[in-house]
Amino acid sequence: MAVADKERVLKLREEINYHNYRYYVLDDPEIPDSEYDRLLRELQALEEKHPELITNDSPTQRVGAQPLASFSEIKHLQPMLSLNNAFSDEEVLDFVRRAKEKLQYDQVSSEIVYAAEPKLDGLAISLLYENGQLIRGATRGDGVTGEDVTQNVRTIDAIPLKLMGEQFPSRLEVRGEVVMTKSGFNKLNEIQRDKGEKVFANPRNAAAGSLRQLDPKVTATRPLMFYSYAVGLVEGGSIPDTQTAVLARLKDWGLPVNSEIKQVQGASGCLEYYNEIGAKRDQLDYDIDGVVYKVDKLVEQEELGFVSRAPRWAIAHKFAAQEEMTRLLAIDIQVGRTGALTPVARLEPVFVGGVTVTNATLHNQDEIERKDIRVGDTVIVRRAGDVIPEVVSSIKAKRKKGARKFKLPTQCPVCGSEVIRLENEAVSRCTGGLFCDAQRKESIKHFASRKAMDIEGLGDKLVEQLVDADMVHDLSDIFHLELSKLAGLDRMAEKSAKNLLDALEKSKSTTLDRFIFSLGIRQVGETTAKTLAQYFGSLPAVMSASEEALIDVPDVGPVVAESIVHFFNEPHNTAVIKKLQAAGVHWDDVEVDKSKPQPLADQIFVVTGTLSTMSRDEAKQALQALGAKVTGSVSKKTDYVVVGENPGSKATKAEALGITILDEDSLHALLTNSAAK
Ligand code: 9MJ
Repeated sequence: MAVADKERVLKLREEINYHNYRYYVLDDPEIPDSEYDRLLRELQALEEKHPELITNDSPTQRVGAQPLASFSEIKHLQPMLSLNNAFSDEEVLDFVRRAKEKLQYDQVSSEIVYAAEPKLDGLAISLLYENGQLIRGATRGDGVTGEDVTQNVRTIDAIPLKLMGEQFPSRLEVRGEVVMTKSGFNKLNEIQRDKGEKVFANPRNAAAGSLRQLDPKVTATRPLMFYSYAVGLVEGGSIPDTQTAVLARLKDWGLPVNSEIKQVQGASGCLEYYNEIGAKRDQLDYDIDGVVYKVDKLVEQEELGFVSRAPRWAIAHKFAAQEEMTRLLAIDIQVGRTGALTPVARLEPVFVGGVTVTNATLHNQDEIERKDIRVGDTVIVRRAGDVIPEVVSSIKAKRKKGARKFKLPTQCPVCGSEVIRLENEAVSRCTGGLFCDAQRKESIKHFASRKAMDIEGLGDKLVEQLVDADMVHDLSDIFHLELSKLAGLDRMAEKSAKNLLDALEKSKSTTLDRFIFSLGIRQVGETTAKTLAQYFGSLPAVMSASEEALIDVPDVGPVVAESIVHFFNEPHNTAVIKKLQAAGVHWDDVEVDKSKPQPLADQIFVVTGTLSTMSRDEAKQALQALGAKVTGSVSKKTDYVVVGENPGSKATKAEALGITILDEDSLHALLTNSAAK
C-alpha cells in the first residue's frame, strides 16, 4: 500500500508541475483550476499520511516556512547588470551606431540583430538553481549584494521549484522580473480596502511590498508573476549562443518567458517594435515602462563589453513617464449633467504621459479623504493611455504646515441649491436640476451632441455663451434663437449664425430613439434608448409605461426603470417635451412588430434559480419573443414559474400559491412547441 502511495505521490508531483508549466510558461492550460486544485489536495492528503515522503521541491511545500525577523544579505554569484536608458529615437540611433562601429559593421549596408523585449515594471530578482533545484532567490539590491527572499520567491507559482528536462547546467543563475498583474492588483486593492488596510499606489509598489514581506504566508496570497530575461552564472553545462535562444532554452527548462519578445534588425526594427509595444501597452495585463534592445549574439555582446556596470550591448528605451510630481494649486468643483459634483485638481503644469497636464480628477470626497489630499500638497499625477489624468497620492513629507482638509461644499457652487449624497453612493449631487446653470449647460451640450440631436455648430463653448447670456433657459429655447441676436455673440459671424439656424432646422426631423437619448434621462444611454423606441414604438407609450412594464423590456433593470418613470413624472420635463414638439421637433413612430405569432400572449412568467443551458436573461427574451410577460416577483397573477438550480424563496412561494412550476426541460419543450404554432 505504501508503495502504491509513493508512486502516486511521484506521479501527482509530475502532473502538477506539468500543469503549472502549461499555465504559466505556455499560457495554455489543459485542465480547469478546479481539477488542478483537486490534484494538489490529493497530494497534500497523501503527504500528510506519509510525512517521510515530503521533499523540499514538492508543489505542496511552496509556503510553510516561519516568518523571518529580517532578511539576510546574499552576494550574487555574478553581478546583476543595470541598463542605460534612451529617452528619444535619436538616443536609440546613437546606441545602434556606436555598436556597429565597435563591431565593425558597415553603417549603411549591414544591420545588427537584436532581441527586443518589453521592459517590465516590477522587481528584478535572481534565482539560483543547483542540479535543477531552486536553492535561493534574491532581490537585485545594488547589483552585487541583494536580500535573501527565498521563502517568498518559493510561493510564486510561476517560479519552478525544480527545472524540467535534464540538460540544465549544474549551477544556474536565472534573472528576471517579478510583477503583479494589473487585474490582480485591482482585486488586491479592493480586498485591502474592504479590510480597511493600506491600498497600494501601483502594481510595482504592490509587487515590491509583497516580495519584501517577512511572512511568506502573506506573499503567497499576492497575485505575482515572474518572467525570465537573462542568466548570470552558468556552471557545469552550457547555454546557446544568442539571447533569443537562451530565452527559448529557459522556457524549455520550465521558466516563464514573456511572449512579446521578438528578434528585430537594426535601428528601424527597434523603433518599429517600440511603437508596436507602445500601442499594445494598455491591453497588457502587466505594467511596462519601455522596451529593451539587446544585441542578440552573445559573442557580439562580449566584444562590446561594459561601461562601469551597464552593458554597451543593451539599452532600455523608455516610454514617457505616466506618473509625475507636481503641486496642487486648488480644488475646483465641476457640476455635471446629472448634477454630480466632481472635485477637479488645478495643478502646476506638468509633462506626464506625453502631454502637459494642468487639471486632474480627484473623483469624489471619499477618495480625497482616503488619499488625504490637501490644497498646496505636492502630489503624484498619473496619466495612463487615454484615461483622464488623476491625482494618485500626496507626498505627506512635503506638506506645508497648516494645510487644511478639503470638504465638498454643501451648496452647489453654480446655483446655490442644496447638495445631497444618497446612502451607498460615492457621488454628491446638486439638487437644482435644470434650475442649475451647470446642469442646464451640460444637458444642452448632450442634447446637441452627435449621437443625440446632432446639431452641427452648437458646440460646448457656444452653449456656455448662450446660457450665460440668458438666451437659452431650456432645451426648447434653442429652436427660437434669432439670427440678429446670434450674430451679436462673441466670435459669431453672420454666416456661422445662419449655418447654425439651418442646422437647427434640419435637426428637427429626427428619430424616436435619438430623441429619447437626447433627453438625457439618467441611466438611459444610446442602446437603451434604441431598445425603448423599438419596444414601445411611440413616445406616449414610453412616457406612460409603469416600472413593471419597463422591467419587462430586455436589458432594462429596476434602477433604469425607476429612473425613466421618475424623469417623466417631473412636470418640467414633460413641459419641455411639449415645447420641443411645438417648436417642430418630430419623428415617425416605430412599428412594433406584432405580426409574429404570440402564442404566449398574456401569460405571466417568473424565472428563478440558475439555468444550465441559458442565462435568465436569455430565457426572459425567448419567452418575451413569444408574447409572454416576464416579471420579477411571484404573485397570484403569475401563470408559470421556471425553476433552475438553487431557486430560493420564489419557488417556495409559487408552490404555496399552487402556481405551475416548470423545470428547465419543460421550459425548452414549451418554447419549442409554442414556436412551432
Ligand atoms: C526588464 N525589466 O523587463 C532586462 N528587463 O537585462 C529586461 N530587464 C535586463 N531585460 C539585463 N527585459 C539587465 C536587465
